[in-house]
Amino acid sequence: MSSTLIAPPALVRRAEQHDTQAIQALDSAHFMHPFTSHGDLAGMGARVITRADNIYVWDSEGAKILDAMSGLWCVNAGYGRKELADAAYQQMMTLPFYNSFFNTTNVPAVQLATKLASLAPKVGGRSFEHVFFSSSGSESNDTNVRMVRRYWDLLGQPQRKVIISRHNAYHGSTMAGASLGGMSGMHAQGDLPIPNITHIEQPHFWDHALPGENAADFGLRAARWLEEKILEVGADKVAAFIAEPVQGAGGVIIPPATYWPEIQRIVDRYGILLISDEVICAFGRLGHWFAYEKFGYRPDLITFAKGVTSGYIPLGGVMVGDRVAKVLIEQGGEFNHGYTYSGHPVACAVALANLELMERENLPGHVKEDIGPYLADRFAELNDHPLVGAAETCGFVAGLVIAKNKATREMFDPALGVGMICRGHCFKNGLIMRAVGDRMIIAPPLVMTREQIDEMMGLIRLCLDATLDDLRVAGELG
Ligand code: PXG
Repeated sequence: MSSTLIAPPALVRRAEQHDTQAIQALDSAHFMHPFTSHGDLAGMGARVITRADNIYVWDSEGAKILDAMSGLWCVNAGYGRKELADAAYQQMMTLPFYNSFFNTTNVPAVQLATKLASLAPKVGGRSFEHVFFSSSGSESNDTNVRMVRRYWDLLGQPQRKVIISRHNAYHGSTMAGASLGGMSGMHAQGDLPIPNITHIEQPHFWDHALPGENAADFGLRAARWLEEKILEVGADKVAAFIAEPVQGAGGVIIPPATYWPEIQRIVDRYGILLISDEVICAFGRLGHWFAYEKFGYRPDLITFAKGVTSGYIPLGGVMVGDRVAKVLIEQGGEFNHGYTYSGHPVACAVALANLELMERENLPGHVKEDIGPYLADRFAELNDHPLVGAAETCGFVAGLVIAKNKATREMFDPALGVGMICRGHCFKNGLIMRAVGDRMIIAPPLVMTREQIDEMMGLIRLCLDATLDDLRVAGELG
């Protein structure tokens, strides 16, 4: 590849004019993407996203696309928020970096930890006064594993090592994150999960409810899989249970209302720690600052990332509840764990500006009182569509299952890749909607208006119709 191509002017001729093919060639030659088959990508060329504003992104060919995935479940405040850029600039000019090891701290990290503690509601006499910072959700879940083990060691129960998670959960991509997660494709590569992590089935009504079973009964039965697993492992060996309030990457799996209260009863009964992985669900996504508030359970540790900065800069962390913090602080001495960028001043300054913006615009309230219910109504209308087996929302995430027969819950042959066909139509029609198998999912920016929801729903219906046409032509609908 000619070196002149590497200089930015060769790739970006004018503000709006990109040399797509040259970018794709260099991309293919040098950039290893996450979760990507590079053989396939080389054949098609990556779509080059060049700029964004509000809920839209533009590609290098000038196409405007409605981003119903908020980047990757993170741009909660929408694109183009100048005050977040200003916060980064000012902090970089004041103190771009200093570490928080060796009894040192910095002002934005202190302010952000204080702010987060004030946003996490107290439940059942428990509060979250402490925060451990990282730079991502994966790192935060590694921190959780370290913290949970340290906690039980300090309490003289080092045999409590097992963390129970769920199949089809997503908790990140590091060794611990991928092991905690329940993605079979990830476990298949590299001898995962690591020892002392085990999984139960997910509370996925469509896949696992018995014929005739109602959602409430299914929710209780699904929660009791945790109790069965605790007894199978041995109650004195279980350290913690980790779960997403609503499974995101697994396909927006919303548990029945009976699920979380029963999980709480079980973790209380056996005294195990509860980790709420809110990397997707916190910061307004479900209409609350933190999602455990919506479901009314009492976690001991909360994983966060993504929406804390609206994705403008990497930041993650763990909200450490009193139960764990007290033991670590009062009995623990030095906790031999941390990252160079724990409490990064620029990331923390951007997070503070983002939380202030979300507070001022009342984005959690906007989701809870206005656009969340509106999306729920509009999404429910899709249940009439011949391809839609079930369509549901929770706050500002939504998922629908494309089914061959909704009464019998019969799915299309996976070899057809119906979800990918639908996703292809979305791409062509200027909509970013994700396919997880044959589930189509969205998590739009929380600044969306009702008019923009209408625009998005029009596109979703258009893409479902186009998918239906394809299936009819292929003779798949009888
Ligand atoms: N926990 C949860 C619940 C997540 O959704 C992570 C942890 C890991 O965060 P980091 O920042 O390390 O990526 C996530 C991330 C998808 C997709 O395909 C979802 C995520 C990441 C990549 C892809 O939906 N969620």
